[in-house]
Amino acid sequence: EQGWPELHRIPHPPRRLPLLGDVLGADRHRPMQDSMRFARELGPIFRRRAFGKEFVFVWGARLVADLADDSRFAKHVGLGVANLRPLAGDGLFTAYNHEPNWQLAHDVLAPGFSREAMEGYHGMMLAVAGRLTDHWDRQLAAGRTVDVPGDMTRLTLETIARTGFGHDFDSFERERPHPFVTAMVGTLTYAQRLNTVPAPLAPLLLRAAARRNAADMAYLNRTVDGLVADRRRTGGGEGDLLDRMLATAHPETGERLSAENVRKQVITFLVAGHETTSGALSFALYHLARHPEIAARARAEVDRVWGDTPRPGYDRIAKLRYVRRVLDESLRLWPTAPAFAREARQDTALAGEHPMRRGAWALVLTPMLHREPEVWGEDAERFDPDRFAAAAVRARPPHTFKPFGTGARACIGRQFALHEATLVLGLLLRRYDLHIDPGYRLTVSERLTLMPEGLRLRLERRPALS
Ligand code: MNH
Repeated sequence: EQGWPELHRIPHPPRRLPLLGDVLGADRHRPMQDSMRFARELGPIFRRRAFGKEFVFVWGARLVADLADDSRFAKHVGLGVANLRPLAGDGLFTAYNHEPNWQLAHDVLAPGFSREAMEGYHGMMLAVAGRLTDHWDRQLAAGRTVDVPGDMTRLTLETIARTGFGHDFDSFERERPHPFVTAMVGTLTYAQRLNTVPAPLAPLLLRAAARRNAADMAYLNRTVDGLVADRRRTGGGEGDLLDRMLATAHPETGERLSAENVRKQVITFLVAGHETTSGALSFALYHLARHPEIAARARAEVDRVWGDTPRPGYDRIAKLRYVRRVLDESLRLWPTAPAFAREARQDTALAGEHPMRRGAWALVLTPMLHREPEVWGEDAERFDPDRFAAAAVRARPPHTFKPFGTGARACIGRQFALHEATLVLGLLLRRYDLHIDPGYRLTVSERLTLMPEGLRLRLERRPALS
């Protein structure tokens, strides 16, 4: 029963195999979309068995709202997140709730995401966005389409590296992704794959992949160690994230992050700080290209709010209310970190119905919560940014939109990501008309995070504003 005394009452797929449980017939490479299929068949709470263990999935709005109660539930480090522990250890994202380094790092790094800090990053974000538009201008001049996920990853990696660590990966000067990105994608893919084999057999079944993963992790560690060594030698990041990690003592205890923990935090921020934002931007551009009338409305807003100022100031970004809705609506349909896990902090009953013992946990399937018909209507699959108009948001129950997770362990980089993505969408809409190949069918690839696969757009330069 694994902490769920009445597990038998939770629906499961009809065909279950002795060892493999419910995994057979599943798409190993798209576990989240596979679970979405089960969700549609089985309802708001269901379970899947794999290798003799039961996993409970939840997406009904009432159940998720209950799991968001921080007095009874907390983050659970499991599945994909737990599989990243060898890489990210007790870094912010992968730390267990009880590990002292979580609170320490949270307190030391939170000021790095304050409004003042964000204002400081704004100019650097603009500069990186300028490198993207230079690159796109060159592609356009050469008569080429643009590789959306590839270029959004270049953009977001450079942004977090520059603002957080004073570092430059030269992503726009490279034909191929930076080896950091290749290694990161390798480790994320490997962490996802570990969920598809019984743990004791992983070393055997995934031998070649495990060896590659070890090499990827070694590369990521080397990169980060080099970056930290540079900073220790040269000093002076003017209060960026790395300075905070190296130099800031806890305001009350005076404690600092250890060298080993700094390494984990740098990796965590370089990965968490770009991969999901890249996906969010890529999906938003997909929807904008698919819905020219929505793009036109967003573009009109940018023209109105920004005029022809070449460098919109910090305050101009949050004024793009409709562009922000486009982003929210993209994150509704394809939340690029598509699940988070919650565990019971005490014996309790989920929504008063499903008894859970302390430590029992469930995975929240965000893409399905975001399609819950009782909340989003029967047309939940339709892309409609007006769902995020202020009145519509007020009319919805709380905890029904959770792309950044929930509670004390929710995303620390939320404002950072939203500022960066809104800024970039504004700049791109103002500069280009976006055209999609009408034959393109959206396929979503998974490596713990989601990405629109193979998305390319044809650009057309808009006349410069007078
Ligand atoms: Mn982010 C946690 C989604 C951008 C750094 N992030 C989370 C969680 C989700 C999430 C969901 C909670 C996971 C869980 O409960 O297990 N994050 C996103 C999305 C975007 C994003 C969808 C972009 C869009 N995240 C960013 C950016 C940064 C960042 C940008 C850094 C600059 N996120 C984090 C960190 C955590 C986190 C660090 C862990 C926070 C904690 O546990 O204290």
